[in-house]
Amino acid sequence: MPDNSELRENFDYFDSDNNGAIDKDEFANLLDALGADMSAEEVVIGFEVIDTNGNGRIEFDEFLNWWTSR
Ligand SMILES: [Ca+2]
Ligand SMILES: [Ca+2]
Repeated sequence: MPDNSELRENFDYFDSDNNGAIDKDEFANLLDALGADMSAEEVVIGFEVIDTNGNGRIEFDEFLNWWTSR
């Protein structure tokens, strides 16, 4: 099990409303901060790929799975 504390900090930081999940607006901010050069359309596609249970929010485990599989 890798040390995910830094990733957790980033996740919490970009979870601006502290509801325990990243929504689309928060996700766009996160990608900007990571320096990802993605169009609005790519952001939506990326969001749907990461949101594996399709509930419209990225929970930390979904974020972690995506991050570790990049
Ligand atoms: Ca949130
Ligand atoms: Ca989800």
